[in-house]
Amino acid sequence: MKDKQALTEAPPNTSGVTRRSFLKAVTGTAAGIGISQVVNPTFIHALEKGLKRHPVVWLQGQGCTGCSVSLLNSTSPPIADVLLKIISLQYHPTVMASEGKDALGNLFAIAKEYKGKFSIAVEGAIPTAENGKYCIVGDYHHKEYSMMALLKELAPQAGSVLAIGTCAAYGGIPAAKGNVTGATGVMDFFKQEGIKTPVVNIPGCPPHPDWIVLSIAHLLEKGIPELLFFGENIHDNCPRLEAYEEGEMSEIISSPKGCRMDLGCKGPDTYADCFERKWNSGLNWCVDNAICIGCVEPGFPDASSPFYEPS
Ligand code: FSX
Ligand code: SF4
Ligand code: SF4
Repeated sequence: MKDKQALTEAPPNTSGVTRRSFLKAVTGTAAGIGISQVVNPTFIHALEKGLKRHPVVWLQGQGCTGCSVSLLNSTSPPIADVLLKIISLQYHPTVMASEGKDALGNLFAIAKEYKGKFSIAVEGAIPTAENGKYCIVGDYHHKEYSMMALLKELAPQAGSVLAIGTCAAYGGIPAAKGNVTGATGVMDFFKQEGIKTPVVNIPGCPPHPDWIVLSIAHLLEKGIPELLFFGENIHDNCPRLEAYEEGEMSEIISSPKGCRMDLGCKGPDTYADCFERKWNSGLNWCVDNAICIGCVEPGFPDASSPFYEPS
């Protein structure tokens, strides 16, 4: 995605979040990855000038809320600082206190006030069958809103849309074989509807909290990011690659050694930086205790199913 977004002119950062703690979180230095590997120096420079608050509304379609839970696991800086001080989270169905027509009224008021300058974070797929009736997200002045109708109304007014998680990016689990709801990812949905608002895909089921936070940071300071975290092949960088090359295969999932290809590992078909960034604040990652199931890939989950059988 090459289009550059006109960024919000927001008040200077008064968050008290230090540049150091923010950089640490967004670059994954806690997990041992250097900033130069994921962002270029002009971006660091932009952060030095001060972070800006940016209105974000978070909409949930067909998902499991795992993407929100993953983001809430951001620890450095604490997620409260990210959501309330770095960005200005104005609407989130899981964490906001308001509900019903007050909540939707607030959402529409924000879209009007910040027209062209706010971002929409979409979590979950958009069901398009039966005119969107499989996912009703609210009622406003006796008008029922489906996720599809809400996005059709709000997306053209937004400056950018973040498709958070594989469901929002590509359809994911709701779009898997057998789906009757017409579950669709944001980019495909926009194509169908002729919506031109730029979209940033942040796949993963769920996405790593750093992927979400750093993408937002990039959006605030540098505009729409190009490929950030999904350029490297898992298998080519796996600590078990040597075992693979020597034909030493794990036979059981609890085996601390050996390549897990025979157990169904989809690392060879998957591109993400999990092997280096790791999960759970750098503690471990899927291949340590199980296998990579290719959760960031456009064909997930059908293309990597059955998970525990070799492809
Ligand atoms: Fe999908 Fe988000 Fe997977 Fe779940 O809601 S990306 S099912 S982890 O959490 O949308
Ligand atoms: Fe490749 Fe998976 Fe084996 Fe690692 S465990 S070397 S990613 S197949
Ligand atoms: Fe997804 Fe594979 Fe990364 Fe695990 S290792 S989070 S399954 S891409």
